[in-house]
Amino acid sequence: MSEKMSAKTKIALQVLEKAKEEHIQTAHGRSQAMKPCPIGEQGLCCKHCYMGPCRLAGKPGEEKRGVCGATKDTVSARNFARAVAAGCAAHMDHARETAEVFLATAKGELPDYQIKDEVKLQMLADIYGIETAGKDKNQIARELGERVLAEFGLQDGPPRMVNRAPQKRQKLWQELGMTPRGIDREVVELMHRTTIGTDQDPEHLMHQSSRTAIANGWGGSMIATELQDVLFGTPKPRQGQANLAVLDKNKVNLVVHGHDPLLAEMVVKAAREPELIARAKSKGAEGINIAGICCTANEVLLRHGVPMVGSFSQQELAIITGAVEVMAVDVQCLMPSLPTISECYHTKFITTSSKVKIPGGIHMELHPEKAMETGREIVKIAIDNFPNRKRVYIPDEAPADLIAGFSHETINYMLGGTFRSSYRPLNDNIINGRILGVVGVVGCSLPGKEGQGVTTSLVKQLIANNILVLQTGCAAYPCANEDMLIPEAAIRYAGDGLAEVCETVGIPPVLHMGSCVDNSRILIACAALVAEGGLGDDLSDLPVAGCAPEWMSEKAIAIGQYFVASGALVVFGSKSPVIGSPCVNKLLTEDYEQITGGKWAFEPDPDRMFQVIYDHLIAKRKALGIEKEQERVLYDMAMRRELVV
Ligand code: NFS
Repeated sequence: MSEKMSAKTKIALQVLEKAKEEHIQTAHGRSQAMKPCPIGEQGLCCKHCYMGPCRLAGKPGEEKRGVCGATKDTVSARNFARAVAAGCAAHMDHARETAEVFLATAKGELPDYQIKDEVKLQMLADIYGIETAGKDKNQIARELGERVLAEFGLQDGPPRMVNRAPQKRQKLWQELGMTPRGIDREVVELMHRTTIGTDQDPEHLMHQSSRTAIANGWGGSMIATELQDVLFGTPKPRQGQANLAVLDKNKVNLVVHGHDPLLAEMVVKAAREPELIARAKSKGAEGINIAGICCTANEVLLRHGVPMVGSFSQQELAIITGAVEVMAVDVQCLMPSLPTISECYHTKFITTSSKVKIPGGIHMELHPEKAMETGREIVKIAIDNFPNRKRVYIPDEAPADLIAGFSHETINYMLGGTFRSSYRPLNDNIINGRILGVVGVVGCSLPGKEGQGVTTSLVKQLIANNILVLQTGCAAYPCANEDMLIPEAAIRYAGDGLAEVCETVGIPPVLHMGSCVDNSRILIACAALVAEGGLGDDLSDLPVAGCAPEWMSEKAIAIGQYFVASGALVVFGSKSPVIGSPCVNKLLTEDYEQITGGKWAFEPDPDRMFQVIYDHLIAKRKALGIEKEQERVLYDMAMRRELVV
């Protein structure tokens, strides 16, 4: 399906045209040229030893085994489990680095970072049982940092944040033996169990996948989110802008890209220093424009209003505008093509993490003890590169406006006010049927699907049917381009009930909550809905769901698995990655509901994605005894066209 594209969505296509004219290869073209391996696509290619690779193709039901004897069921379950392990490892390793910087900051070893949010520090100290009376913020942070860092090596946990899940959920995990023991331990065990000749039972493998994913969602990712909030501030709603048109013709453009805000925070600060602004002017620029891509963009957008150039799909296009002086990257979701494309323009491509080098890039490693110095150095390189631009094209269209920064704390405050901050109004409006349910629409963006409106079509149908949408990651970007992240979207797109609530509170019907580690904010929001009362006593009772319409990353699978293990329905916009094994597919999409109350669904079509979610929310409402007949808004093509300017 496709819908009429907004002018803002077309901007990326205009830059793609430039790429074509200049013979620059991009992921958009590569994705169209690539024919996915049909065996791998079904989850039936095994490379866990070197006797193969074994390709377990064959007719459905045909018994086919790898050289070692591995069945289709074992192979597809192991492949899925490995994706969970890899995705979790990425978030957890990010969290560890944050914890190390946090602890060193508390010890006074890193003058460029500070303990900023003392309210959240106190809240975390309470969770970790740290006595705070008579101690200053650095003392408290030091004890907290030591405790958090130790959780990565725990052998018999659970990590403390797991206690934030509803009581009933914690008990279920204990009964199932799914409570994580330590953050690193679970990933290591899952890697062990998926090596040749080890764990071969799909349900047993899925069990450890869940335990690992819980250690990520309620452990690693939550640690990253919360400690970043203490270091850089808990996000509050702020205005921002998105798309390639945020690049400024007259200013030095420096793009930060990746996932970790440790360097980006320094770059943002450095770009505001008068000497560096003066240096930019001396080179003929009007100033310095910092902009972001991927989750680093989300981190600095939520805390500083730094504009977002794009999501995963736009990273190459940013350079192809010819207007980016420096692209400075940290970790994850960095296309290997970036240095090659940079060479075709004047862009300096800089890697900054000790964990990432990309052939062709300039490596300037961030050492936290002199973080600001590195930040300044990078800004200087960008400034000095300004006069070297060639073949610049920034579309004239105005960027999309948006509001971002809906942390759990902000939602709590906005709904209940300073003195009585609470989720009560949200629970009441779910119970009285003004809001049907809450759905997280998160995850990646797919090159080649630009402008097809998969994510936006789903989100429009959700909000038109009075379903509040929470967003993180790259999925927020196409919605921003369709003006869904502004309060006016309530009048334009939302059903009457949701619109009324949004107008009363002054929020958009689509709330941008942050980066992908910030999916932990959605877990906390769900736990708050349970704690507020009236909607059952576990996450699996809530009329909620998660969806990643354009997912592509192992991290997305890791996130999906922690929501499933927490009791939610998770819908991914693709064919099932385990479709080659009907047994594993049934385990994930049906049987798992009997185990954790959550399950997977795989559905490439946005209309059917919507239907699966809608039916699920209605079923949950019925089970809670709060079903009220609502007339469903069905979207035909004419209505879709009308929605888009
Ligand atoms: Ni998530 Fe964020 Fe984007 Fe996908 Fe990549 S940036 S961590 S993986 S592509 S949302």
